[in-house]
Amino acid sequence: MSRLLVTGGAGFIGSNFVHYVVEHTEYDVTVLDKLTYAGNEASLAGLPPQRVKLVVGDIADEDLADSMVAEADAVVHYAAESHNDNSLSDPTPFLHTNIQGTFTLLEAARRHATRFHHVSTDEVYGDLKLDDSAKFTPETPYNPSSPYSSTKASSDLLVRAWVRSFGLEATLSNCSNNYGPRQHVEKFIPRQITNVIDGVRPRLYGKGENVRDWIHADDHSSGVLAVLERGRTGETYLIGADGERNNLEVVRAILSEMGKPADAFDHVKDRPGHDMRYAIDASKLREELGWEPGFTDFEIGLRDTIDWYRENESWWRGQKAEAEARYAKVGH
Ligand code: NAD
Ligand code: TDX
Repeated sequence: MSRLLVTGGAGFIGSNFVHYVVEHTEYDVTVLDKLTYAGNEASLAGLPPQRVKLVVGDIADEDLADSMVAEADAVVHYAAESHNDNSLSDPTPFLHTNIQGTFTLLEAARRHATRFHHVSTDEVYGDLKLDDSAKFTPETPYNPSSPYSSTKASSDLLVRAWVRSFGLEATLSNCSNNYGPRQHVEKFIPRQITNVIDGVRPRLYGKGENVRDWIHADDHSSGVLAVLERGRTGETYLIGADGERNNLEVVRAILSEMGKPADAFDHVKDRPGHDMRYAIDASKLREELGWEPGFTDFEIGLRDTIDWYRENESWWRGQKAEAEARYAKVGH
């Protein structure tokens, strides 16, 4: 294995993976990315051009997908429409990219017998109760809540079927909420950091009791690499770093780190169908593949992330007004 095709590699987690691969492995990378509103060529800036190439295009373009998969030793599939709130306003692109796009790549991988790793989310399992200590495991039944998570669940099921029916050499990983550099400002943590930088109060959906299991994007990358290199065909590995926090705690941590009073935020309208709690049991990844997260202190990772947004305003400034205009339309 020497050349990886990374779909969605100009997005948040995909670009962090490409940076991680360049730093920690010998692989060369071709990124296939449509550069939607969420993709940013600047996220690949500074990488060695002899090792990283960007091709702009749609994963659902059959001819393009076929020719790019033909040249790769393995596909690492990140490309997706990724934001729950957008999927509530217009599910259409979610079906196109997450379902049709994944199908198109799977067919190309089948034709060329190419190793395939599918990147997915813990949201396919639905949500957990606040007063329950249960966590998601690879055996948890699928029960997605939103157009986003139901299209990701659909894509997971396609991958599993291509393994069983066609013998495709594929693995899956389902990860919890990521934070870190280069995340679009529509997402919770960067939205609040950039609001504070702009002198705007952070906005908490509902009471802020909802729990997310935060993991640094670098730890997601090392988990994906472990599964790509050592995972068993057809298996699902859950990636999470025991980072459960409710949204109120996260907003307070951001305010404290940025020198603002603990109550300098507003409660806004809740998200329809808002999942209450996600939590990952990553023991299969830890025990079978020997994976360990590097960021075990959320507050330190959060501080690094705040510093990154402070130092890279030119990266996010162009997205901010449009993202806030979308929120204003739906009362968030
Ligand atoms: P993102 O929205 O930041 O990036 C998605 C990228 O995919 C963008 O660069 C975009 O241009 C590209 N893209 C979209 N449609 C495309 C198409 N049709 N063809 C080619 N490229 C296309 O998303 P992200 O947060 O980096 O998520 C990446 C993957 O990780 C997704 O599959 C997501 O479901 C999964 N995931 C995300 C999280 C999280 O916390 N953000 C957690 C677990 C899993
Ligand atoms: O302004 C906000 N205020 C707020 O309270 C925003 C944008 C969000 N929230 C809440 C909603 C969620 O409970 O914060 C939490 C996190 O929200 P998002 O960043 O939108 O993430 P989430 O919906 O949990 O989904 C994320 O994690 C799983 C990613 O966007 C998905 O791609 C991934 O699959």
